[in-house]
Amino acid sequence: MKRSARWFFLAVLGAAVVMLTGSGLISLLSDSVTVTGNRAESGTLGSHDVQAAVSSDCSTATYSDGPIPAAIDVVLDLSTTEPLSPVVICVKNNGSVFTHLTMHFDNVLDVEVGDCTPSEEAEDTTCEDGDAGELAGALALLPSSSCTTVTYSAAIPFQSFLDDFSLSFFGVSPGSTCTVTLTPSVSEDASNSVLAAAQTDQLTWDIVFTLSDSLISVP
Ligand SMILES: [Ca+2]
Ligand SMILES: [Ca+2]
Repeated sequence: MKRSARWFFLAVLGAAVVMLTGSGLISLLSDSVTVTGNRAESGTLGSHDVQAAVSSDCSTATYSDGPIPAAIDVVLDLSTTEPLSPVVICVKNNGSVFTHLTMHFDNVLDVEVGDCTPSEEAEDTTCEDGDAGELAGALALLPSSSCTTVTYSAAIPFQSFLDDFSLSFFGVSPGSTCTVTLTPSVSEDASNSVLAAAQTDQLTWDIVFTLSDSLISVP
């Protein structure tokens, strides 16, 4: 092929490529595949259902939606800080989602019952029957739970549970139970005057267990 003829041939070939590109046949240089049938389906938010039982064996306990009778019913010997018998409360996640367990106290009532003793009157200016009691300042509780690896080294003064204080445990899977053990004692932080004022008083409260999506639950 002569030089001029070769240039003419290349020019025609180039024009052919331009025409092919313009017609879309350049797709021959790429490839694709399609994945069909993609879908997303919404379920529900899941149910939250907490149940409890007062039992020493959470695997055989009969659970209830509550309210359930008092777990703690003790008479405190104010002269010693020796722990009393522990109380076991079983909490069950009867719902369908993984949630966090928290505990707080509610309906706290601290009142005088009967007549004050002479040593109580010396420290207590609200000594009439039905007046404000001071036992919350003398009681402490040592918590432990199968749902947390946190170990409490000392009992928590009852008053710490007041003022919207919540104790948070780890999460509980659906169908699982959590053993919460509370050991009452006289608080080692209570002064002699607080102990004297706490005589002949009666402290009652509710223990509220909550399963919620967030770790921290504000009562
Ligand atoms: Ca009082
Ligand atoms: Ca008192």
